[in-house]
Amino acid sequence: MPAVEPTELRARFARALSAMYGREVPAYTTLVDVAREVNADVARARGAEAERLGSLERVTAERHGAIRLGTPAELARVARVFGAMGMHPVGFYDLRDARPTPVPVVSTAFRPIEADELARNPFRVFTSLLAVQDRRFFSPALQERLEAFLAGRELFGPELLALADRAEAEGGLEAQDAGRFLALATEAFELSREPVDEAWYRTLEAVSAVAADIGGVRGTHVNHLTPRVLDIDELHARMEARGIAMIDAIQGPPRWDGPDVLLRQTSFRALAEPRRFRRPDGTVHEAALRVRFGEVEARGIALTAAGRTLYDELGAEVAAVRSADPAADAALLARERWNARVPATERALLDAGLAFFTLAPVADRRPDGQEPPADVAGLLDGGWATARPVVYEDFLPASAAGIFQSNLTDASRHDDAQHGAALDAEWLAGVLGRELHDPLALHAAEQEQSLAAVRRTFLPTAPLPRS
Ligand code: OOG
Ligand code: NI
Repeated sequence: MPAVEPTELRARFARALSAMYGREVPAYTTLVDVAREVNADVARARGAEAERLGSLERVTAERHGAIRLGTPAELARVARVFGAMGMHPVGFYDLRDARPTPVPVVSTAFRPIEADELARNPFRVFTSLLAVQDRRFFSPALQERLEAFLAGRELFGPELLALADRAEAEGGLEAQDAGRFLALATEAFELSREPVDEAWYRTLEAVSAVAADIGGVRGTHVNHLTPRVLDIDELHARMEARGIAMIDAIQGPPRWDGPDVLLRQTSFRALAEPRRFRRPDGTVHEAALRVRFGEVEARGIALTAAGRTLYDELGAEVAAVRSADPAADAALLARERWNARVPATERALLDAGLAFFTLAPVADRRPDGQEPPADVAGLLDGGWATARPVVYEDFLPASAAGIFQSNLTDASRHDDAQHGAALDAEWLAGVLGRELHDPLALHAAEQEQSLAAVRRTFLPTAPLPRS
């Protein structure tokens, strides 16, 4: 085995990016500090219960990043870099359909997919690809110019890719190569100081600030790095108290009477960062860009397909009330509906088939001649097993669009009369040249495996087929 395995590469990469981003965007460091304080306070107040959805150590170290790329070739290359660190593409998010403001990207997230890898270091990166072929945003002429511009840049060079491929094939790298790989990988996401062609940048900005951020510059960069927090409402309040303007809303499920589910996120507004621009006459000047921001998230229990349907239904109901009455308090409306319609305990969510859990055998259960039942509820009722919630490890399309939008102040231009390009999960998998994992299937498999393991424990000689 090479000295530095993918898990270690991932953990070191997450730390290196965090250090770099903290230097680039000092408000990020404030956010991390406040998140750490909130987590420590919650751990003190709630004791062991605070660690029900992950150890304090994991949660405190946990981050996700967001990056934005311009071409399928760039996406395929970044998949190799992440692959070296045990991060695999999971989920397909189409943000072009988001309303009121569509975003001209499709996205996936790279993350570890095994429970023990997630426990060691869950670093994930939300990765968006500009949909240059989508006529609702880009004319044929603009698509052509974008493609020509993007073809002329190299985000991930041959040395980085060769090291990445070797790490993936051999299960890691020797110490010196690991250091080189991490230095190159981190540098690939550093904000470039190279002057930006102002006329080109502004042309794209008129279509969408995201298009300009991706296709208007010769490098790529971290858009945000997001710490995880155990009480996001408390964090929101503390950041405001420090004078940092947060977006009004928390995306995702409301605060309600039941346990945390799925994902709740909020962000602070993009900060003005000085960037250098080159005018058509060749002179360089400095101007402020607002594209990079800070985001924070709270993770909860993963919902099943039925749970997701209910989540979407409740969201649509709240949106409908809001469109009829824009003054309505969305958070309050959502809370009332959730409290009325969603079972408010872990066990009730499990019984209703709305959320995922893993089971562990009760080691000292006394034999009573019974056979363990096949279903989760039966195993729990019979004292065979205890249940732990499965943490939601992915993203939510409406929230992701909301996070993008919350930081797009300029109106973007799009033409709904045009046909959108047919970009779907299958297309993305082809671009990646890798399996694109399905978030629900991964969580379901985790539950199934734990169920089978419990049954095996009690039937050691005759393992039953998976139910
Ligand atoms: C990505 C926005 C989505 C999230 O956490 O949902 C996102 C971006 O702004 O590039 O990061
Ligand atoms: Ni994010």
